[in-house]
Amino acid sequence: MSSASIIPLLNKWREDITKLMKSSERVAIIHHWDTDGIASAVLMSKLFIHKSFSYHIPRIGLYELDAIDIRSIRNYSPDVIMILDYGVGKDVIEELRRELGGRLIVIDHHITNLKEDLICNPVNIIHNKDGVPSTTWLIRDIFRIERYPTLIALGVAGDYGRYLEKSNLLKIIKDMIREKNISIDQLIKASLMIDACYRCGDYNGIHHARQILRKYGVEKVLEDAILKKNLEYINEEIHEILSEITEIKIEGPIIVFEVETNNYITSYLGRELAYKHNDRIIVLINYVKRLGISYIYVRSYKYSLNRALMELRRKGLYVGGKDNVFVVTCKTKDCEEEKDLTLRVLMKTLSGD
Ligand SMILES: [Mn+2]
Repeated sequence: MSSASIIPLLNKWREDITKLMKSSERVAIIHHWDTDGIASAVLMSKLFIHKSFSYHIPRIGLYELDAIDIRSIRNYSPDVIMILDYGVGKDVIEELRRELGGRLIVIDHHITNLKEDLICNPVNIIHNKDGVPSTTWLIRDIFRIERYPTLIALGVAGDYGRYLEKSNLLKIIKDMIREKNISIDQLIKASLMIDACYRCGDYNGIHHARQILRKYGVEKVLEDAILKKNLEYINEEIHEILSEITEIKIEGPIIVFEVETNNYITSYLGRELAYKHNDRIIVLINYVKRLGISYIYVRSYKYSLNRALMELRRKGLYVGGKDNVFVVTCKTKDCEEEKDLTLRVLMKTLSGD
């Protein structure tokens, strides 16, 4: 991402955030429930070590105002609110501002429609094929951090999964974790242990993971009994599903799967399927019983999905994502209409119309 044109932007964000933080004491952080979101929250708290922080996790699986516990944030009476890696759009940010007033900082690498001061998201401004690998990476670039390399690398491992081993970032990440004597496998394992918490709906586990990471670092995450147990539990279902899942349809480069799961393992399954079918676009329709939500997960390591994402958003679907992955959320079990529309739009945007 270090293309020259973005440097003035990063500088401005750094100056603006630093200035705002100088006049703030209490900071409420709303962070994504996944590894990158957690690592980003830890990173920001370390950068501004003398401030007071409270941490808020949105309702797992949802990206909307209702997912955010406004009351608990208001009770904390923060001087500034930071939203990290959460991928929400303009309407949510505006509603949040209306509800809570005050000052808002957003740092994110998801594709959103946000463009204004203190919305630090280069993805919306500069369209780079490789995007920004993680929010921790973006924080590193904004604040020119040379410390906390393992924490920054963890965010990338969280968002890449084992695809990291094939990515062109591998060498850089390896260098970053060398000083702590951690291997790539261990880094990925740590991110899976942390992500197991949101996958099984363990909010306390998410807070716990963040505290371990903040106090002791990645090494202790790997040894943590609660996180180990969560990962074991999640792995059981993952292995069961992956051993029996078969496609329900193949259309051009698109391959479609459909499955019901107890846990929110959509992104893991989707990544595995995309990894296995890496010359295609995989579409995974996953009803998650725990959440009562159906997801249409689309990922490709070959095709850019940006246009399809934008088009589906324009057509009113609830879509979040990045260049090589997006997810349509359906708050009901049935998602036939959304499924048909997604497949149609994918075919259309691929054919280049
Ligand atoms: Mn992320």
